[in-house]
Amino acid sequence: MFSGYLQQGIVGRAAKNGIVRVNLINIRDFAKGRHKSTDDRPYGGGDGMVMKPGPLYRALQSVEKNRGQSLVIFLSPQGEVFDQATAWELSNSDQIILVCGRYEGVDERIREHWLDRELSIGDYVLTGGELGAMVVMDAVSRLVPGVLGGKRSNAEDSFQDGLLENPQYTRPPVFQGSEVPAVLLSGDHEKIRLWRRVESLKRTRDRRPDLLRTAELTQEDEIVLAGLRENP
Ligand code: 4HQ
Repeated sequence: MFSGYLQQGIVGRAAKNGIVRVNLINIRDFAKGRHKSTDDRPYGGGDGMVMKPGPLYRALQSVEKNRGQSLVIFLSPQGEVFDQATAWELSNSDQIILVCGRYEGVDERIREHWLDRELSIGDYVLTGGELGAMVVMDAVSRLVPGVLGGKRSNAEDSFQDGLLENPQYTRPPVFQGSEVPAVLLSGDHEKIRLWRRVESLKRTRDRRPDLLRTAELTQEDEIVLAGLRENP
């Protein structure tokens, strides 16, 4: 599941160049017995299967620990919801161990003693933690210095100051009869800056008003928002 992702794109290149290091471990390699099973029936009965503690424990023990701090994260819908602030926080770690569960979950004793943190990528149910792990890898890696190679500024991306991005345009100036806003062609940088900020604020108010409560708003933003309330 990870190989396609790691062979392509920005994080794949960063891994190839050693800016981030990715080590994949297959829990099944640590299973015992003829069937190499990593799951078993839940005590007390019920549907579904639970990941056996043994193989998971041995897999975790096998991880070469980096010097510095190393964080064991379990992907699960029961975790705190992963967001950009968490991505920034994790981008300062020396090592992140992302544990991908299958089946209904892990034996609670592993959760209690070996997992530092539980993260959810959103309120829906996946068939396994792998896609969640790739989401976390992707969002965290792009914040590691050198990964984006200065091609894009982090500061301009959505969520960096807690607001959604303003609309974007590129050539041609007229496409199927629809024009690029004149201000963007005006060359007036101050006017353009203000237009972008107003569009960002409008878009956030319309689509994600919840973000306005935690966004970093300037006095100018507050004035714009007050104006929008009177004259939407
Ligand atoms: N699962 N965010 C159940 C998720 C999930 C999510 C991963 C399904 C763990 C055991 N992971 N397995 N949402 O739904 O991260």
